[in-house]
This record gives sequence, structure tokens and C-alpha cells, in this order.
Amino acid sequence: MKQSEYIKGAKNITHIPSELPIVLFMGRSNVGKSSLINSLTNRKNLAHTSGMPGKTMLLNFYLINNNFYIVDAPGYGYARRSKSMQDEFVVMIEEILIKHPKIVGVVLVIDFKIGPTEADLNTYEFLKSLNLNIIMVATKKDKISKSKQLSHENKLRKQLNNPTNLFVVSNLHKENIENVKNIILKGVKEYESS
Ligand SMILES: Nc1nc2c(ncn2[C@@H]2O[C@H](COP(=O)(O)OP(=O)(O)O)[C@@H](O)[C@H]2O)c(=O)[nH]1
Ligand SMILES: [Mg+2]
Repeated sequence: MKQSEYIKGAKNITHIPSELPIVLFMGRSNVGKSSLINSLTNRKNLAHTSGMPGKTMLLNFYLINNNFYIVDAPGYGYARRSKSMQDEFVVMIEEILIKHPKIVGVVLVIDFKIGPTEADLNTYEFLKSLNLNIIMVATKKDKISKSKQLSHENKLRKQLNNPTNLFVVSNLHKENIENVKNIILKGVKEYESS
């Protein structure tokens, strides 16, 4: 991902560009979505990372290699957001995934240490039901001690029913980022030639 550029924040589906393919990043607030986008693009602060989760309700668009968009969706399951706002958000995401003409796939970001929450599992099931390409990324690998990382990863794989694409990464140490980058680029390429 040699070139990356923030394009805009979109409030809803009518403000979404449709000329290029989209890779949608989803995950709970504070899980490390923005950090992952920074890691993938090799930028320190392309996507805003913060300790104040759930502030934005915008879909943030990042143009990558002048070729596709990474879209950072607002985090789901944020407790301090009102129920009606949560519902509105879920409907918006569903609408995009169902109606947007060029969805390459979804990167579902979870917290390696915390493991999949009920909201994560519900989202995962929903994405599977839409037959989308799903890339699971578990962040914050560095928060588990080295000696326990492998068994922790195996447990996670079991919990998720052995997903085809699961990557355990650390944004802090830039560990395993390259593999995520490659699978996204491969997905975009295959999408374009299909
Ligand atoms: N230790 C550690 N912290 C991380 C990692 N990824 C993100 N964080 C931290 O987790 C917090 C939330 O990250 P952010 O990217 O803003 O999450 P978002 O709300 O999903 O976009 C920030 O304080 C990050 O520095 C990681 O791999 N390891
Ligand atoms: Mg963020």
C-alpha cells in the first residue's frame, strides 16, 4: 500500500463513492481498527487513533494506491451510544454491504486478548450470511505473553470454528502486518479480474 490518502467522512450511503472497490473495516470501538489502518499504510496518523472510542459516526474513506478504498466504519457495540443510534448504525452498515456495487470484502477486527465478544460473533455470523469475503484480524497480540500466544491463538481459532482467514497481529510491534496487507491486495486484484 504505497499510496494512501484520507478522502472524506461519509454520513450515510448516499455520500459513498461507488467508482472504486471498497474494503470495509469493522470492529468494536477501541479494538485497534484505526491503528491497523495506520500499520497497513505505514503511516503514523492517517487514521485517527484515540483513547476516546465511539466519537465518530462517520465512515472514513482512505484511498489506497489510487485503486481502492479502505473504509473505517464507526465501532459497533459502544455502550455510551444510545440504543437508537446503535440501531441506525447497524442498518446503515447492512445497507452498504447489501447495496454497494463494489464490496471486495470485510476486515473484521477483534481484540486478541479479550477474544470474540457476543457482538463480534453476531457480526461475524451476519457477514457470513451475506457470503462476503471475511478477513479476521485479532489485534494486540503483544498483550499476551510470548509463551502463551500460540495456545491462545489455537483457542481463538476453535471459538471461531477454524476460520479460513485469521491473522493475529500487533500494531505496537508491527507484527504480522505484511500478511494482512498481502491478503487485502490479493482480494482487490481478484475482485478486479472477476
Ligand atoms: N498494545 C497494543 N495496543 C494497541 C494495538 N492496536 C491498537 N492499540 C491501542 O488501542 C487503542 C485503540 O486503538 P484505535 O486504533 O483507536 O481503535 P479503534 O477505536 O478500533 O479505531 C489505542 O490506545 C491504541 O494505541 C496493539 O496491537 N497493541
Ligand atoms: Mg478508530
